[in-house]
Amino acid sequence: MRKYILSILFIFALASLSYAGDEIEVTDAWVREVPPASTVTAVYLKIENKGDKADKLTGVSSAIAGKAQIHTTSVDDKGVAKMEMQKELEIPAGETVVLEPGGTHIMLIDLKEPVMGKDEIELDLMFENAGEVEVEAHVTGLGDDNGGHVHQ
Ligand SMILES: [Cu+2]
Repeated sequence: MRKYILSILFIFALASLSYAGDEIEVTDAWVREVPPASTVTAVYLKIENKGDKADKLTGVSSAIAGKAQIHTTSVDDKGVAKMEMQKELEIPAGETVVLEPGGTHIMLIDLKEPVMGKDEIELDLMFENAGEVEVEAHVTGLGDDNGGHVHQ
């Protein structure tokens, strides 16, 4: 009986894995190259929901960062860009949500190792329905605009 239940669970686990690959696709992921002394950086990417059900990005983690947060950027009435942490990010059915400089991004905080000198880093994105999606983000872009990064 116990074996039977375990194999059922295993089949469900397999089913949810293939589901993840089908519904949510993450592309164009890159991470901003920052000087080795910097303890934070930002990741940008595109999330396409190919399914017919809305999904949510509920968490992010990376082995190189103490924590990772979803941030949105807004500009106040003095023209100062500020970031706000979001608990989750809605990915509507059939749509692509773009995380880009000056807008929504993933913040890697308490970097344990510098991103400079790496070609890419790995991230785990957790979705409410699609589950875990592994992403490789290219390291690029030291010296271009800083994406309006003002951390409070
Ligand atoms: Cu941020």
